[in-house]
Amino acid sequence: MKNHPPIRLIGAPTDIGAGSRGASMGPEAMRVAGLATALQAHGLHVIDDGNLSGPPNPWQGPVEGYRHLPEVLAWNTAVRDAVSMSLSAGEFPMLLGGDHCLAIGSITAVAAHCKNKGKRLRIVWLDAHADFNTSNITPSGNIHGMPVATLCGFGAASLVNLADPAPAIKANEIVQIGIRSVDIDEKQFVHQQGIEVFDMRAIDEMGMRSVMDQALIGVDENTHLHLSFDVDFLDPDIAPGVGTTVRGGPSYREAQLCMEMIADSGRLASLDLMELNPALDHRNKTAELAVDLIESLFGKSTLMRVRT
Ligand SMILES: [Mn+2]
Repeated sequence: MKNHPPIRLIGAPTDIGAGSRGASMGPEAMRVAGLATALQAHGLHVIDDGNLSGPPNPWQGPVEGYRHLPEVLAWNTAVRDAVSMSLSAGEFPMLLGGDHCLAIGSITAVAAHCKNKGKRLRIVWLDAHADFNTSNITPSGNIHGMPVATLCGFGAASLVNLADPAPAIKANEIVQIGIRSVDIDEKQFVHQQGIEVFDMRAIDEMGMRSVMDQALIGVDENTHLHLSFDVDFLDPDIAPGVGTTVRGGPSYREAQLCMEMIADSGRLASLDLMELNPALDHRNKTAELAVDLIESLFGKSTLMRVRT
C-alpha cells in the first residue's frame, strides 16, 4: 500500500480490568496467528518491538467500586505514552490487548493528537457492551466495563486525568455498533449522555451497510478515524475466544462488510484490538479471524472493486 504510515504493534499483555483471566495472552496469540506477515503481504510496513510491561493481576475484589484501580492506572499510563509516541512519529498505532480498559489510555492519546493537529476525531466502538458503567452503577467493579464513561469524564479521577485537559473526548465523537448487553442503570446513562448507538436491532432492521453509512457520516479528509474493536462484538459462534460472549452478534459477512466500509473511508488512523482471550479459544481460531478482519480494514476484500 503506497504512502500508508508504518503500523506499530503495541502489545499490552494484561487482563487487569477484566472479569476473567486470559486476555493477557492476546498479543502473543495475534502474533502466532500471523498478524505482521498478513499486513506485510498487503505492502504495509510493520514495526513490532514487543510488549509493554506493567504490574501483575492481583485478582482482588472491588474497592470503592473499582477493581485493581492502581494497576489499571499503571497499564493505561504505559499505553497512553506508547500510543502517543507512535502517533508523534507519524505511525499507525495498533494496540493489541489486553482487556478493553486499556482503550482509556489509547484513546486519550489519540484524542490529544487530534487536538494538537486540528483533526476531527471519530471513534467507532465495536462491542457487545456499551462500556459506559461508573463506580456507582457497576455490578462488578471491572474497569473494562467503564472505558467509554471514563473517556467522557465520568470515572476514577486518576483515569479521567490521564487526559490533559480532561475529559479526553466528547460524547458526540463516538459511535457504538453491535451493542446487545447493557446494564439497566448504564442504559439510562448512555441515553442521558447522548451516545450514538447502533445496537443489534438496528443492524437487524437496517442492515450493516446502512448502519455503517450512518456511522461514517461526516468522516472527511480532516478526520482521524479510530477503531476500538472488542472481540465480543462478533457472534460467539465465530469468535468464542473472549471472556464476555453474548449471543446474537454480527455474522462473519456482516463483520467483513463493517471492516470493508471502514477501509473504504480511507481515514482509519489507529486501532485497538481488545479482549481476545486465548484461554477460551479453540486452536487460536478467534485470533485467526481477528487477523482476517484486520486485513479487510486495510483493503483485503475490496480487491474485486476498482478504487476511485
Ligand atoms: Mn468492550
